[in-house]
Amino acid sequence: MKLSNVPAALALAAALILCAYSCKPKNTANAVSADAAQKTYVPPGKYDEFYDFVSGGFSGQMSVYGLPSGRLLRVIPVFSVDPQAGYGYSEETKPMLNTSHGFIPWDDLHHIEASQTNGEIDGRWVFGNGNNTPRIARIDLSTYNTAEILELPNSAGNHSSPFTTENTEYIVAGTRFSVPPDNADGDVPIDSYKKNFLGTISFVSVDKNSGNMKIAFQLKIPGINLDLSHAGKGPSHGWFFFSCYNTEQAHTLLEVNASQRDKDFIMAINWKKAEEYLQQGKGVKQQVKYAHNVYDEKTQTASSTIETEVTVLDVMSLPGIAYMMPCPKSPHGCDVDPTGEYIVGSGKLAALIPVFSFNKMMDAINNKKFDGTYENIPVLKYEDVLYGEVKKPGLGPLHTEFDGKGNAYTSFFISSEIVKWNIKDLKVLDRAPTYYSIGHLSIPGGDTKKPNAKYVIAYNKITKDRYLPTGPELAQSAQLYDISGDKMQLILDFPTIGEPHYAQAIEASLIKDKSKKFYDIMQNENTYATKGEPNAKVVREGNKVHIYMTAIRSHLAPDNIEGVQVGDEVYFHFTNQEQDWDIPHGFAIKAANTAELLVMPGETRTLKWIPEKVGIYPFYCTDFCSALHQEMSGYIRISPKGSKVPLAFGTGDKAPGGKDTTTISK
Ligand code: K7E
Ligand code: CUA
Repeated sequence: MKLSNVPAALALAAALILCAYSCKPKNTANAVSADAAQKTYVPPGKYDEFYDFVSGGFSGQMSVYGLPSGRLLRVIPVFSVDPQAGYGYSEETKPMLNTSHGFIPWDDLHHIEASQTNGEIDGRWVFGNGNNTPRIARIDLSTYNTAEILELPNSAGNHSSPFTTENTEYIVAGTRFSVPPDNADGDVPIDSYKKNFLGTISFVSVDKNSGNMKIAFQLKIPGINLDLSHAGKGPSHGWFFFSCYNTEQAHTLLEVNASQRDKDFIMAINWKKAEEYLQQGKGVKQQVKYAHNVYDEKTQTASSTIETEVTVLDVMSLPGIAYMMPCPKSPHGCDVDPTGEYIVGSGKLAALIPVFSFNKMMDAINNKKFDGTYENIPVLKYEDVLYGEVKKPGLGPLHTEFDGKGNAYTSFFISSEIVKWNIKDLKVLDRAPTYYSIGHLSIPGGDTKKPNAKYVIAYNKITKDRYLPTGPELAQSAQLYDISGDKMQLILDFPTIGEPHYAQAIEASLIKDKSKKFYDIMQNENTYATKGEPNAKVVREGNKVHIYMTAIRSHLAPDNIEGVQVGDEVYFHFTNQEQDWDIPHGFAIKAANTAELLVMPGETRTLKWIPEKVGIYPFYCTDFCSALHQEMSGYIRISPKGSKVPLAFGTGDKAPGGKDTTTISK
């Protein structure tokens, strides 16, 4: 890099930081329109119109809100252990968080994508990305369980992920960080970046019926940073578009060193062409290791398999897969409009929004009008692929969503606003302040062929002075705007869990009726299920003690257990016998160094415990399930190692020592 650029770039960065705090919109209090309460009021007992699936960012989870009320309905554990549900703590769910690096109890979930059929949300699944230790999760929208987690090899910083093609043929994931591939010697100097570091795009196929994910192939790309992506649709179906930054290939002080070039790129990937090469056997099989974790609904148990091979296609040596469209200044969002013709790149440091034309791109490619190459990939001319620019839209454009009526809505981080503009004439139509520093925004179906343009939701990074203070940390927030008219109208403000990035709002009518109410206990194929209280038992196998426990309002069986010793491996296999909606039972035992179990009706969950001290340990149900919930408890007696106390267990008359002889004095 040229040294003279350093002060200039640093000054720009400083100006942006200053602006983030000083360019706040004024008149916060006046911004809410008078009829807001009416528009967001969902009377007690009434349902919301939309489910909003919101990424939790550094919480690693996904939360579900109702819209327009903003009511929090659920937090779905995805990449992080969750003590509330026992996710990642129970023996059944631990394998979900296994990776080729072992058990990893946390990740950073940024983007949520809904499965699509014919370019429309079909309500089957939502997907989320693990940014840190690259993984993709699939969540089942009938159980709200994380059904599958697939690790991605040759990857670091799984950020431009998980975006879907229009029939969920593939969930696609690009790397934010380039690194040496997994099968190369990674012990190289960091300053050998240009020589040794590569990026990867994974095409993960999704089985139409089961939803099961599989890495179909990976593309080897130059060592740059992919930020975001979206699939083509309609005429551009078969293509995928990625925003690229750090095309400078810097490896230190990226703030400056990756902001040198006037233009970075939108990388256009012809994945149909990649499929052809794959069929012709042009893929190279590479030995790698990655975990594939699947939750089996029948056994209610997750398994983790370490896979060992991927097929890699090199876009730098296989012509026709990749093309570069110059895009100003470190683009972040990369969004495709509902018609599939317009591709919007949002340069974080750019003062305009370029809109690219798919048709013009195809013409340039077909006429081989290239402006040299970047790492052997043809570069197109900006003017040749540009449809036009939105001039002076705001500061710091990040993401764009569409209303399906010819308009686009772009979030501006620095100027804290949403700007509505027309796709055809590129004129700004409206702007609405956000409080503050909006990142993503979403319109229900806003990245599909068929948006439902009732609302746009802003996901804000900073909420300083918006809520009662809660120490140094304040909740991030979402803001709901009515966009049914010409002007955006702020109607609601609600705090979120973790840091929200992308979200998907889905019409409730699409999914609510298939929401599962309980699990049929007769279909429960968990190895340790206990069907019916008479089958409750305790079995010793060497130093392992299996407790087959049943729960039904309002007792546990067995609730008295003796003959267990210090150092035994004790497994509480807890089966909830209820067959009714919304009656979970919980399980916790004193001194267990894990979380509780929360067990749904008809389900089995296992808590492992190795008692370390002699004594009597109470256990109890943690979920207030009935008037006699506090009675739903029991005791286990832990004797010294080698003790002669016989194994005995039971409830009531069958308790060790027989009937409870307590009498009431009259
Ligand atoms: Cu938050 Cu999509 Cu990770 Cu933009 S990214 S804000
Ligand atoms: Cu079961 Cu409380």
